[in-house]
Amino acid sequence: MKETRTQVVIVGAGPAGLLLGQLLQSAGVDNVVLERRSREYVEQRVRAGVIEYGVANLIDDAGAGERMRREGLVHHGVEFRFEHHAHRVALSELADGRAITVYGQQEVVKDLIALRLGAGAPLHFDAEVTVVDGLTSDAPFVDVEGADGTTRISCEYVAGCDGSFGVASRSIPTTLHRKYERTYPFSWLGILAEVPPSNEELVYCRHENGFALSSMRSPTLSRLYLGVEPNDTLDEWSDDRIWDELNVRLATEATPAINQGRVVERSITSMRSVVVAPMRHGRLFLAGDAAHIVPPTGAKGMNLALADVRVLAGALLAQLQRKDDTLLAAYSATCLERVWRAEEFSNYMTQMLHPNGDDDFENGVQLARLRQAVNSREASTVLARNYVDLNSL
Ligand code: RFL
Ligand code: PHB
Repeated sequence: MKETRTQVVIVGAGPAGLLLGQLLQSAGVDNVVLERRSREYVEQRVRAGVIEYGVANLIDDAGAGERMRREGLVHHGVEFRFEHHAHRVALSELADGRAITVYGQQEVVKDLIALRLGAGAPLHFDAEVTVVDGLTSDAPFVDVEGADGTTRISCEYVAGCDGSFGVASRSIPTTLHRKYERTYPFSWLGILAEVPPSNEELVYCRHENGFALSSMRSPTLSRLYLGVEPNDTLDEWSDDRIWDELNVRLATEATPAINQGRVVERSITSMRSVVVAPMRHGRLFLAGDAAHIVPPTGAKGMNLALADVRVLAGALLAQLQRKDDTLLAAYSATCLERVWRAEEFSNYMTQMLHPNGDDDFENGVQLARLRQAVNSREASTVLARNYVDLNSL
């Protein structure tokens, strides 16, 4: 087996791993990013689209924001539709002028990959980490399987940025961490379609038939979602059925029909909330989806992942450059406070917007929450602040 060494091994080249690599690299800390998938795969994976105000600034500060600022769509409001009427929440007005940026996660990933490869920093695709060990000693290591066999990389710290069900969190003995979990009784069917968005701002919709969301990626590319049954498969949802259902759910008197176009991507995602605590085991630190999952209704997953990395990068630099481990010691508690707030917000958004077929008491409560969210300035303000910049509050 070949052997090498670095200061920090980063498992996973999603937004979390790539941003951590960039922040450490630019501060002069050696690190290696290992990704089990190909470059093409991670650059094409369609996922998140909403970037919080403070997280967009973080991407900028890391030197990766140039294209995001040029091509990203800045939104100052968001719409809620229920009972066939539209209600706008003026995000920026309610959140001290701050706004969200609509820019695809895979574009953030492409920008970070280009930056890293341009700087000649080590980033290996098709390189799967199979073992993470030695975490409670001062000589941790990972084993990675690549095209040229197995390599053992020794390091000072391991960052587990390998997403849900990853090898990093699985290498923590189950008695030493706790997993808090909730599974929701519905999934999201998402499509990407070559058609101008039907609305200037995002639309979150609660209809008797279920949830719908109208989002976008550019002036010519729409991103739309439907809440579906948890066991539904893509075979059951032809393009015609998807468009018909989107039209039924999103219709209001003022906007009776949405723009339709060629569907270029479709997927179904289950909805879960997960928190793994603590987010540390010895010299292993978990960040992003490796430590927590939120249902996508609050648009928080990628934002949380990048906010973890901001804390982790600062803490690793303090330790590696100044031998100060206070921030590393506080890493898990610092992140978990924010993570639970995001879990609460995502849970609130999810439960308010997904009708429950049989339970009319629950449905009444959901509509009361929605009316309060759009009609009470206090409630709209809390929603706007959480939506626009939860991770910096
Ligand atoms: P990722 O992006 O999953 O990256 C983890 C990477 O680790 C690799 N990996 C390994 N590599 C080497 N060795 C191993 N053993 C490995 N095991 C795994 C994987 O291949 C992968 O490349 O995690 P990260 O970086 O923590 O980023 C998290 C985000 O991807 C996620 O939270 C968001 O996409 C969630 N999300 C949203 N977040 C937002 O902030 N705003 C949104 O609007 C939003 N919308 C969404 C979403 C997620 C969705 N889906 C599909 C789950 C909408 C949807 C539909
Ligand atoms: C998206 O554009 O993909 C998107 C937007 C808002 C969400 C989730 C996903 O809450």
